[in-house]
Amino acid sequence: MKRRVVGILLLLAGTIAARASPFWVTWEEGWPDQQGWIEGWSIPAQKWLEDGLLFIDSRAQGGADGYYQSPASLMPGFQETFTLQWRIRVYESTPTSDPGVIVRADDHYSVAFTLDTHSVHSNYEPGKWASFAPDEFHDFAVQSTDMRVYDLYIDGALAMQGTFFESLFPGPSVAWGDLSSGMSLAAWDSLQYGIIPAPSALFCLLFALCSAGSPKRSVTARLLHS
Ligand SMILES: [Ca+2]
Repeated sequence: MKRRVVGILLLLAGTIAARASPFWVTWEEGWPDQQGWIEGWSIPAQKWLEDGLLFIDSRAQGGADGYYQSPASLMPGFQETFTLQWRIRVYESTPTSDPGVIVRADDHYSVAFTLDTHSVHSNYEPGKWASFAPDEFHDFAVQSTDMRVYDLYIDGALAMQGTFFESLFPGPSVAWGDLSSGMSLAAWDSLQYGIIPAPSALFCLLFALCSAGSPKRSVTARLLHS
């Protein structure tokens, strides 16, 4: 029985892992558009690679921007979580909220976050923001199990919870970079998105299978002793 449970667990774990699709992108191997991202801009901002960092600088000209977009199916399934993680330092942003990320789910629900030197704002939720220490890199992570509500983490700590906005723009897609006509300088260190198993998925499977197995053993024991 124990061997069968282990076998079923491994099979289910393999099934979950097969759906998991985290997509890392760093700049050690070249520009994002060389790694499958689609580049976009209105007036192109200055961009350069330096020491594994991607710098995007739109300070020289108002209206300049530069972003990258990747279409992908983003709706998590049962016991799965959508995650978008990025590491960034914002040196300047005038006015605020120029660098950022946009997530559009399969069914037009969207969430967007923009940053300045010391805070991150949810664009579709006026007045919702969280602060962080300026003048250093920070790790951000957005996670959602249903693409309706999200958790935002800064450096591993829960910093904000909110809801997706029903947008007119079609999804699915993830976009990031210098998103607007403001003027900013930011260094992007890495970015990752994808569908991953929920942290409790395997634990729940193990618990359910073990719980399902226990009564049968008890019934068998009672029959043997009756
Ligand atoms: Ca800009």
